[in-house]
This record gives sequence, structure tokens and C-alpha cells, in this order.
Amino acid sequence: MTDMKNPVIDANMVAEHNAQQQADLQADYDALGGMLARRGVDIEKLTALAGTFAVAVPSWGAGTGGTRFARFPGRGEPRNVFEKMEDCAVINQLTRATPAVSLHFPWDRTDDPAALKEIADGYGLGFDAVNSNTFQDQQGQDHTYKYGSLSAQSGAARAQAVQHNIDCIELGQKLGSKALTVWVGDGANFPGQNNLRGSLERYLDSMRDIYGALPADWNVFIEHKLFEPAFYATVIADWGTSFACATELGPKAKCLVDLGHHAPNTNIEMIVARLAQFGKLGGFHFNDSKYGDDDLDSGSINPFQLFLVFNELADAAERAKSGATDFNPAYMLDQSHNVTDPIESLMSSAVEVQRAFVQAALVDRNALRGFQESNDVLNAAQTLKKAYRTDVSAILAMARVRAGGAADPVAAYRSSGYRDGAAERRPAKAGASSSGIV
Ligand code: RM4
Ligand code: MN
Ligand code: MN
Repeated sequence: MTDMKNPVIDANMVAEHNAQQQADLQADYDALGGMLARRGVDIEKLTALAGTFAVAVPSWGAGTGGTRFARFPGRGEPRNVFEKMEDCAVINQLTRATPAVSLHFPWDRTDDPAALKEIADGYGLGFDAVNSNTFQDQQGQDHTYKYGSLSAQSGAARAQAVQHNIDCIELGQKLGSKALTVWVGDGANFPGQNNLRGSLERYLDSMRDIYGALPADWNVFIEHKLFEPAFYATVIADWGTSFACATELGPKAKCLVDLGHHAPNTNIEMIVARLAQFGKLGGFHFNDSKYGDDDLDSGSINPFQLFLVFNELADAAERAKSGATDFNPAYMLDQSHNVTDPIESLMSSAVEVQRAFVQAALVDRNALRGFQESNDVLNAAQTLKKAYRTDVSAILAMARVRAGGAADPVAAYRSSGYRDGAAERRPAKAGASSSGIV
């Protein structure tokens, strides 16, 4: 983990917070350690593993989101990418699980990438995948995306969208990113609006141009989403289309799974297993959802699903290890916060994803294989449940404290008064929507 030259929250304050929690944490940790030892599990190994976990924070998550109806701005919201980085630094300082930021252009565009990189370095932050945005028109652009971008009928709109993605790659290169994530809202709202096959052919042509501009050590992640803003037929609606496109494009193209981008009840862990099996799992946008692309905090609705996703990831990692192959999907959050403090929500989500990662490591894989081979269905299911039901909170807290983070990140954040300070330093700009999705 990169270290923090410029901590945003006073390090003594974090140490004091941890000192207050120390006795309780140690007692919980020892009790859990004893229980795990009886199962033949060494708690120290799990704590060390927890310390290796990292998930990138979406810059856009630092602002308040909004819905189709309204946006209620929060206090002290970041007004530019530098302020977003400051908030992201707080998240990583306290959780020690979010050492990289995923930027979104042009929302985060800067004319001075060197300055941005320097600030990030000071906070000990790196940059994960950069995201392009051709789902809304930008000020001063020549051609509208109203009827699509990479798949638009208009060749000029397509060329403009391709160029924007190439600009994102160039900016990302200056910042040290190694991947571009492409999500397009392209699609149709009415039957007959688009030729379904023609749209995908145009999309692929555009993506070939973007793929051709990728540096040798870069990947492009294709993000699928069932619907919205296109309500009848979305061009990249599902993992099958994403997989077909990634395969067409070549080895540097992979699929990105955003947990909220599927029909309710979809077996997302199976999609993960399929993509991993065929070497096309590029990464994740973690969040949670009840109905659609709700962008709720990770683990807030269906933590068991998150665990089952990580169970597949642990299985894939084990297979990769024994086959001496690489398996390294990118982990990112993608959330929108309407009623909570974004910093608190992002910290909680990072911890929930880390929790699922550690719980998945607790699955007794040999036992599971045995129950599967002997068709002992009940015990196979119970093997997963046993890991999922284990409260690993003390492991996560201990890993944080040992890495210099906070035993309880939300409590430490609240007592730091960071939000009050931000509200003073960052008065809202009249009429500006600042950050957030709407
Ligand atoms: C989309 C998708 C993208 C994100 C935008 C803001 O639904 O999830 O990943 O960049 O929202
Ligand atoms: Mn997403
Ligand atoms: Mn989304």
C-alpha cells in the first residue's frame, strides 16, 4: 500500500480513536481467533489477507447523486476533481482499503494532469480505470448524443465519441491508469427506432478504433446494462453481448460486471464464473440494488449475493494459482448517494466488499468439493453458509488498525469534524450542480 505523505485527517486523532477501541477490539479478535482455531483456521492469515484487499473509489461517488426527479445537494460537496481527491484520501486513510480512484471524463477533466498526479501521490492514491462519458452532451460539443454515441446513425457523432474515448486514454496515461471503462447508454426507446443488428455493428466499428488506440499494457472494459436510458433495447444490454464484443475486439477487451445492471433475481455469481472461465472477466463495479441500477451501498440489500460473487472469485483465483495463470480483475465501487454522506457510504461499502472477500476465503473448499462429489447437497450449501455467517468484523478492524487506519472508520470520520470543515471551505456554487450524477 502506498503511504500517505499528506494525511487529511490528523493522524493523532485516528490513533486516539483506535486507543479507545483497543481493548474491545482485542477481546473480539481473540474470541474470533479461538473459534476459528477450532475450525483449523489461523486468524492471522486471514488478517494478513484482509490487508491485501483493495477496491477503487469512483470520483463521482464523492458527490451527492440524484434521481430522475431531484437532487438534494449535501454540505461541503467537492466542487472539482482536486476536492474529490481529498475526500477519496479520507476514505483510504480511514479504511486502508481504497488506494486508487476511478476518474470519469469530462466530469474530472483537468488541464494539469501533472498537478493532479502530484496531489494524488501526496495522498498515497493511484488511479484505476478511467471512464468515458458519451451518455450526455458536453458543453461546446459539435454533435449530440441524443440518438446514440458509439452506435449513432450519424458518422460525425460516432467519430466524436471515439475521439472522446481516445482523449480519455491519453489523459489516463498521464495519470498512470491502465484501463478504460466504456459504458454507453445507446439504444432504442421504441421498437423500430434502430436496426438492432446495425446498431451493434456500428458500436463494434467504433470500439475497434478505440481498441486500436490502447497502449500495449492497457485494457478496455465493456460494461453492460440491461436498460436505462434506453427502455426498449439497449445496445450492450447483457453479459452475452459484452462477451461477444470483447471476443471480437481481442485480448485487451474484457467485460465489466456492475452488480446493479441486471434484471432482478439474475444469478450474477454465475455470470462471474462464466466470464472467469473464458478469461474475459475484466472487473467490477460494486454496488447493491433492489430493482434496477439503484447504485445503493454495497451489501446494503443483498450481502449474500456479494459473498457468492466473491466465492466464485476465490474459486477462480485458486484455479489460476494451480494453473499458474493470471487472474486479476479490477475492483471498483460505483454508487450514488442521495440520503447519506458520500464519504460514509463509500467507506461502508469498501468494508462490505472487503468483508465478502474475507468470508469467501473462509469457505472450506476441500470440504465443499467433497460434498459436491458425493451429492451431499445440504452439507454443500451449509459449507457456504458457515463461512457467510462468520462475523469477520474484528479481522477487518484489526487489519485496518495495523495498517494505520481506523478501527471504526465512520465513527472516526464523524469525530474528526471533516464534513463541517469541508462545508466551510467549500461553499456551494449558486446554480451549479457540482458533482454527482444528475
Ligand atoms: C452508469 C454506469 C457507469 C457509470 C455511470 C455514471 O449507469 O454504471 O459505470 O459511469 O452510470
Ligand atoms: Mn457502473
Ligand atoms: Mn450504473
